[in-house]
Amino acid sequence: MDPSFTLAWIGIGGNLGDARATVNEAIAHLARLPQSQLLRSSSLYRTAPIDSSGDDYVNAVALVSTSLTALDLLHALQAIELQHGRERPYRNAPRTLDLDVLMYGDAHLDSTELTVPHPRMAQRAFVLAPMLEIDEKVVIPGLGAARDFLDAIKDQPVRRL
Ligand code: A4P
Ligand code: MG
Repeated sequence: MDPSFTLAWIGIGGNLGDARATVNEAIAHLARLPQSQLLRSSSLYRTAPIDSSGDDYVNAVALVSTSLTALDLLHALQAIELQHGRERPYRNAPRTLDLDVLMYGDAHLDSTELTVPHPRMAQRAFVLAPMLEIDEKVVIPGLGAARDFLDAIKDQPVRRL
């Protein structure tokens, strides 16, 4: 692969309005990201809220190859969230659309604006199940094989749609 391109994993979720339609639209948006190619997107999953309230979520994960910097990618994702009417009344509030940078190559970044790998991803079945559907050997930088974390969270309900 072209060394100026980085593989980035993006988490997609929503639990307000027609979340299934929103997640599908978000995947279509990701296919049009500048300087990027959408390589894979997972099935959609219905998932119970974790540390959050409201209806069940619809979650998915996408894998893109991009020459955007990690911060430019985050800003592009935030623009897509806003187009879907994302509001942020409080942390972990129900949301029309949440797009997270889960991993950006093997980068470790830790600023207030962007932390990758996403600090809570290994504890969340709504992230790991769709990631493992795309690549069962995926490795979380600094942590190891994603599949090794599944057993600890097998009680979190996720159902492939
Ligand atoms: N930020 C830092 N690192 C990142 C990153 N890797 N990706 C900053 C995206 N954003 C990152 O995010 C708050 C701030 O985090 C942003 O300003 C950004 O600069 P936000 O999207 O406004 O707020 P949030 O989503 O409430 O916070 P966060 O930290 O994304 O929440 P979590 O921990 O991701 O949890 N249950 C189910 N079943 N499904 C879900 O999708 N999602 C959450 C959100 C909780 N429970 C859930 C789900
Ligand atoms: Mg978020």
